[in-house]
Amino acid sequence: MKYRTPRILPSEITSRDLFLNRRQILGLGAAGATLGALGAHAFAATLPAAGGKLGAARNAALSIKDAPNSFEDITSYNNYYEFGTDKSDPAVQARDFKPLPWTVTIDGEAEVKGSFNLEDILKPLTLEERVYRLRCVEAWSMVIPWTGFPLADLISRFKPTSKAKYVEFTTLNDPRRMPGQRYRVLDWPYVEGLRMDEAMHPLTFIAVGVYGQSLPNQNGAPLRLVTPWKYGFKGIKAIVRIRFTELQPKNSWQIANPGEYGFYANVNPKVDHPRWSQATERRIGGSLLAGRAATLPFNGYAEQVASLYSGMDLRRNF
Ligand SMILES: Nc1nc2c(c(=O)[nH]1)N[C@H]1C(S)=C(S)[C@@H](COP(=O)(O)O)O[C@H]1N2
Ligand SMILES: [Mo]
Repeated sequence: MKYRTPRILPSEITSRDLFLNRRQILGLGAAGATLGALGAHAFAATLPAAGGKLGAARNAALSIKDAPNSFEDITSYNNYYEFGTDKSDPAVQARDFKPLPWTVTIDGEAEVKGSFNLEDILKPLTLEERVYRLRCVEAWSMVIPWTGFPLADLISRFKPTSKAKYVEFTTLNDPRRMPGQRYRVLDWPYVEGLRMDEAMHPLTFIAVGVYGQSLPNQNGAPLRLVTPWKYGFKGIKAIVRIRFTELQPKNSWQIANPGEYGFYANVNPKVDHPRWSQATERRIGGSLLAGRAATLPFNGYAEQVASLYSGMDLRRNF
């Protein structure tokens, strides 16, 4: 499966030689490269601590019209095993987690690699708000106004090579800061993966906020993946590593239970989880939103994404 090379802004085109040269002039060497050296970007974005305001306009074309769940729902009913296995645990157990400063390491099949400060990663990106439904494999759903940026905007800057067929994401592994990691409920650290064309799809989003504020810890601060046509478990939180690979990476739930969780995890009302139906979903929230609704193929995004899987047996590739 091939993905189309993303459009690269002229400001981001810097030949590798020029790039290395500039690093030498600055006396920094190539290893500790900062992303700022990749292009001349005029503005600096900083990520405020949880609750801080993030200015971002809504991308209406890529948002659903459903009324969002309340901030209270979104931040008190969570799945985040690093901070406990009950839905109410993360809000309490992640309260004192300090996500900033944060470093993301880029490696594998890419021309530009290294460890980057989150601030440097965010600098040239334009934040926007998108309202997406989060559909969990446990058959509940929520509608969330996310603030963030398309994953493609980030990936294109690292220039993945032709060998890069997949992207693997890894969550922070630090049992001192993530108490749930002291229990072997999962094989830590949490890992996830996307096929390159999925990762480059315009719907695929990295969230750094909800409701126009920096991401609360329980929702994956400081940055997490959101793939709206897939089950919620693909939305890996607190990402510290992005690696481009030739081989399909395994994800944490697949490692824990390959009979119940696959690599693709596309929302599919016709393929039941072995222990419960996926035909309907329960809307989390107050009386206005509550109740069961029919689950839509690809979580309602079939028109945009079904073609990525043409010719694939989605009962086998679940
Ligand atoms: N690192 C990590 N990421 C994770 C999880 C987790 O346990 N650890 N749970 C996943 C699951 S199963 C779901 S449904 C979503 C929930 O996201 P939310 O709490 O922001 O609603 O996070 C996903 N990302
Ligand atoms: Mo989930």
